[in-house]
Amino acid sequence: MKYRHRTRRRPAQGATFGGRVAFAVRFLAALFALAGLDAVAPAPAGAASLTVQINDDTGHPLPFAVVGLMAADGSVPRVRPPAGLTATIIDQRDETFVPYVVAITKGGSVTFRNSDTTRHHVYTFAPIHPFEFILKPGDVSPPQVFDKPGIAAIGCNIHDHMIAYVYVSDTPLVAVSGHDGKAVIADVPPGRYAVQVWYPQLKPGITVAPVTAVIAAIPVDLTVPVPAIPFVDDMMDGMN
Ligand SMILES: [Cu+2]
Repeated sequence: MKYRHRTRRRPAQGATFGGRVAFAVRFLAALFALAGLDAVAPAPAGAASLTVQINDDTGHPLPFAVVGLMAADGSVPRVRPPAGLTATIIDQRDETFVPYVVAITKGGSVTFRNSDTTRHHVYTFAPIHPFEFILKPGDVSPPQVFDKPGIAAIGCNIHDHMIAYVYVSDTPLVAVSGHDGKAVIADVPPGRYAVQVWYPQLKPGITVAPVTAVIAAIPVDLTVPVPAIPFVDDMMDGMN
C-alpha cells in the first residue's frame, strides 16, 4: 500500500465531514456484528494481547491509527503502561519526522532527535503542551513531558512538509497501527472495553472525538472500517 501521508491532496471540507459520519456509522455496524461474541466467547483466564485491524473503507490496511481501550464504564483501566508508552523518541530523518504518529500515556515524554545534516525546528501550538526549539544536526532535545491527554500536531518551521502527531492517552491500553493496519495492545486484562480510534486523516480542523463502543472478550480481532480520505497537504491548518 502506498502511504497516504505522502499524498499531496486536500480534500474538500464537506467530503471530510461526510467521511467522519460514515466512519461512525460503519464502526457501530461492525460492533453490532460483534455482539454475538459476547455470548459465545469464554473469558480468558489472564491478560492477552488484543489485535485491532484497522482498514479504510476500500479494504486497505490503515497505518498510523491510534487504538485505545477504556473500561466499558468509562474509567481508565488500571494497568501499568509498558515503557514505550512512557518515554519515546521522534527522529528527524530525510526531512521527515519518524515515526509519523506516536502514542504515549499521560505524563509520558517525547524526545526529539535530529539525524539529518541540516537544521530542524520543532514546534507545536497544542494547548496540552506548546513548545518550540531548534535542533542542529545531531542534537537531541530534552524530553518533552505531556501531562494532559490530547493530541499535539508537531511541525518544523524550516520544512513545512514535516509533520508528526503525539497522541497523549488517558488509557495505558493503547497502540498505533503498523503498515499492516494492525494495532496490537499487549497485556489486556479480561473485561469489557470501549474501543477508541483516532487517526490524523480524520481531522479536518480540530481534534475529532474518538468513536467508542464495547467489545466483549479478548483475544479478538476487530476490523474497524474507516473511510479512505486523501491526506491534507498543509496539515498545520489543523493544529490547535
Ligand atoms: Cu525541518
